[in-house]
Amino acid sequence: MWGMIATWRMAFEGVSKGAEMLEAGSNAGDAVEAAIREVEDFPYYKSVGYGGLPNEEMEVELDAAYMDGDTLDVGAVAAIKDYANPVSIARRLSRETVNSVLVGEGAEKFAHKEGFERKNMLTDRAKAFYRKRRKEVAGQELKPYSGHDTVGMVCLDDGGKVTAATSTSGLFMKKKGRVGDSPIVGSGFYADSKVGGASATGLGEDLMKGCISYEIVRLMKEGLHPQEACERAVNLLDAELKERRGKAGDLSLVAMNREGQWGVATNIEGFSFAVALKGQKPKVYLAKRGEDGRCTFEEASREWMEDYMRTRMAPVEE
Ligand code: SD4
Repeated sequence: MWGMIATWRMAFEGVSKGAEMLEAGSNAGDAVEAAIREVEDFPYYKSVGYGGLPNEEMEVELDAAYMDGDTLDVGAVAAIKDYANPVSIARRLSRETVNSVLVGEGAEKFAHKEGFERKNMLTDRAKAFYRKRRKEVAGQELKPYSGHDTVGMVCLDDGGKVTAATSTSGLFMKKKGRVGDSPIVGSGFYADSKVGGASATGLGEDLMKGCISYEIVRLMKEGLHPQEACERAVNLLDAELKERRGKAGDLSLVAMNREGQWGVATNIEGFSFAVALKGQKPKVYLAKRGEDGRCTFEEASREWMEDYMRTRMAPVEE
């Protein structure tokens, strides 16, 4: 059995590519890396890799991570600038026994020494979004804007290996040096080939408060189906945050176990995700949480898929 699940519609092309690789016998490490690179390279996805939205100082600082569920190796980079594929740097770092999580300049030095491709990741389109945003908030304090998305994936190969990986430009207009959940093991991602994996998107500052990806894998280890595990962990964190802090940020999770069963949970409207399984075509689904806290989903219609691409590629009106 092989399978892949990933956050957001934007992962679809990557998941499709990963699925082809898995079908052809690739391992879950190569497939998840290739799948995330596909998302990083596409300039119209404004929250991951090339074309990602910048921080307050108009710099694109990227976070990414990789975890190998066989060895529990983790590698991550945070606030890295000017490199094309942060996920590949993270995967390379996962093979180090120490110094496997690097930030900023240290991460860039490592990437340079290892010969990773340098690239100015700030596109004209991202600059236009930045200028527009500055105008909208002229005279007010710049606040991070959370309306954009991290790609987080879990991958299972035919040999039973589970991996997880993430990549993001984090919150638009974030402070320089801000690090979200995506490169933090247990929060943005977790993989254990004996159990399964999970990955998150949403407000990093809140996702981290629940170590939510680890929590989901832990619940799966106790025997819960990935759907039950996701719902239980997300609903509990959402409730705890509301009780203690009056509100909860966006929390959306995907998970897959070592049998290829999968689950999702979210506390927002409009969470989309992509799934590929052996013997089935890759699909995009839209999820929502019902009054009872259960998460339901349906396959995205063709109109929805077309509209998504149209809006992603529409000119930026400044
Ligand atoms: C972060 N979790 O940096 C990321 C952002 C994200 O949907 O996923 N937005 O906090």
